[in-house]
Amino acid sequence: MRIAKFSKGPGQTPRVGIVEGNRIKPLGPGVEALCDLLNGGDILEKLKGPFDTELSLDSVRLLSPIDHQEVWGAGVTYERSKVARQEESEQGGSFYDLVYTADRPELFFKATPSRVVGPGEPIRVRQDTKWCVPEPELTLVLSPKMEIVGYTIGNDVSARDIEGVNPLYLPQAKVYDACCSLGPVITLASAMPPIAEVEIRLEIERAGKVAIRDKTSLSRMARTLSELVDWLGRENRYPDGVFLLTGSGIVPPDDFSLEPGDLVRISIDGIGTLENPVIRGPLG
Ligand code: DO4
Ligand code: MG
Repeated sequence: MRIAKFSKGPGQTPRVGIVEGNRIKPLGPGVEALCDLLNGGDILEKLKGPFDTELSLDSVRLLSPIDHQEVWGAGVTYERSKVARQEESEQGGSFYDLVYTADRPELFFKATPSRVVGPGEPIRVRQDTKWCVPEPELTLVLSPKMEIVGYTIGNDVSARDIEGVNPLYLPQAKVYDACCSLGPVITLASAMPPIAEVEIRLEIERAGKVAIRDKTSLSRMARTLSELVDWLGRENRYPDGVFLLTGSGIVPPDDFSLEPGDLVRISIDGIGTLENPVIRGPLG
């Protein structure tokens, strides 16, 4: 089962619905927002309805499937990410090696809901970076009880040069307006293919041509999802649930940086495709 947050048009209150083929069934009273689904009670019961009139997917705009949740990221969970960070680091980056094998994973605060964009909305390159990349990541949707309710696609857009100068600049490399994209839907955990078989694919289109095409598999992740969830839940509560990006196993070549006009397309088996254009400069 796939859940989406959508709007029927400008000025309309966002709703939550179940996606079935090319139709969406809006959930009725009691489940107006994602936090209503995640907070307490049996989510599957809440998804039994009642529903409002079914709509065609073409007639609505899919939004990022978030309302009040924090967004966190896990880092250096794939060997590819570890090697890339060591290469970009001006200090040599031994801490990336250490965190890759340490018990405690790298977990960082990625975004507040206002910094997250949805399908089709622009992600942004910071104006003070020369080296910015998308990071395509399987993203966990966690309930306040830290259960993996579902999965969505996340793009942890990052300025590699800013982090490379000094890892203490990580929050500036990672957290800014339109630094993260989520969507297009949440696939319930019970509807996902076996996680180790899931593939993540990245395509970056520039001037109408595919400039970057790469893929990885969840089987390459060096940590388990439950291990990441366990660490995220230590000493922190998330009353409305939380999103966790689980790290990137795809890193574009070192001479590549996102440019305005690029189109970033991330596909994950069982979820779909998240596409965002790239802009630089102030938000409109
Ligand atoms: O240490 C930097 C962040 C790593 C990251 O975001 C990733 O591995 O995906
Ligand atoms: Mg990342």
